[in-house]
Amino acid sequence: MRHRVLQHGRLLPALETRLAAQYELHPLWQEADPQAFLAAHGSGFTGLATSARFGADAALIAALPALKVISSFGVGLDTIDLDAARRRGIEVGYTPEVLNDCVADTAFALVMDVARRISASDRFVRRGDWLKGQFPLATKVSGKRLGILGMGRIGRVIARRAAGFDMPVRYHNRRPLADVEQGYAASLKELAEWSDFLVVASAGGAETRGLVSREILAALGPEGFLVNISRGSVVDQAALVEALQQQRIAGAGLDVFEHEPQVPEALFGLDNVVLLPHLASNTHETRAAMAQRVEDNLAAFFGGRPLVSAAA
Ligand code: 8YV
Repeated sequence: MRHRVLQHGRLLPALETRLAAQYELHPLWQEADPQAFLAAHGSGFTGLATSARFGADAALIAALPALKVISSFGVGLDTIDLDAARRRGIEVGYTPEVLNDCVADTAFALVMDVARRISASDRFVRRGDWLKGQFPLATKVSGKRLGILGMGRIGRVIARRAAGFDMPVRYHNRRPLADVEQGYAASLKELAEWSDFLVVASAGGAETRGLVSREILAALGPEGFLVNISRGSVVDQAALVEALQQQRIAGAGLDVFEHEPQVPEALFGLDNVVLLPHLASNTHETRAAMAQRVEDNLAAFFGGRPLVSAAA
């Protein structure tokens, strides 16, 4: 008998095909009335394949009374109700580590882009403005101070990238980390004051909501740049929009937003912000590795083995 796995939201087509070959996979996203479908058939599924984008909230978990395992495509766990899963003894798999390089690369692409104004200068050339004059000067990156909010797996890779640019690095976390050599800032405000570039690499969710507040942006100041490759929820987005409009910070490089795929239109006309469509892990190589991990976590669970990557 094949295990019944519910699929919440689209996954990579190749992953969908592979899962469908191994399990009785049902795409919930194809149901016209998902609630009615869950009420009628929810008790038939032991597995849930989802992603950091679509997650698994308490209502979905409750609608699947036989659920034993969740396998999520992504490192972020903020859309998964881990407490609800834990209470039911449901195992949760996700895809840490395999995306560290690409997310750190994207953080650095944003650092370079917003400081050196790469995207803005590309628009300048395409508009034909080069024929009329020189592009204005930008800000040097190498040797500048880089602050990291959230020195986790991805934060550490960003710190390694920074070493190649001769950038001193400090970080802020809930507490200092014994195995990290870079300096610890006791508060985010202190880190923001010190930083030329403040890179947000913390997890999303309730604990980090709004950490980068109006006060923190003020501490970063008119010469400081903000880069966010974590979650839009970590930053007070309304305060950020205002700070960019009034040039109270030098600029921002953003891969994530509060209500994706909605991006505040007030940012569209600003050249001091680089806007990416949450693409940090979107490379063929990394997406293939993430898909493999989703598959491996399910296979481990149904094979009676520990998950390859289990959410704590
Ligand atoms: C994904 C991510 O783009 O892994 C994560 O947590 O945010 C990204 O890698 C996306 O969330 C996949 O659904």
